[in-house]
Amino acid sequence: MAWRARVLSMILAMILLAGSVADAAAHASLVSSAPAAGAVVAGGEVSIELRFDSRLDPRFSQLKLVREDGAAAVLRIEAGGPSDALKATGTGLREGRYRLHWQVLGVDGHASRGDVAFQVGR
Ligand SMILES: [Cu+2]
Repeated sequence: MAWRARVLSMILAMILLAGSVADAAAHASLVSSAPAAGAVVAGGEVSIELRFDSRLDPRFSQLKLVREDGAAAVLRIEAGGPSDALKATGTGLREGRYRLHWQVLGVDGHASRGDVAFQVGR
């Protein structure tokens, strides 16, 4: 019967929708960062730590520091840290605006990315 098929496909659509909403919530998202977004920090050497709300696969996670003139450097992620965090050190940072671009793979197998803007000042 046609109505029965319609009801079944509606139920199926609702299940799929509920599944994708739950899945979206499971992607690793940024909880806190050092430097904090908008922070002004002293230059030279800057300790970087990003915390996420889920465990990450560090093999497929990347931190990139982009200077305002567009120059970018991939940071070496420190090994042995907590599984929900990425740590690195920016060195030789002179004054100016920076964008810390992060790209991570959560343990659910999905990638997410974002940026933290901060400034190196006096
Ligand atoms: Cu996910």
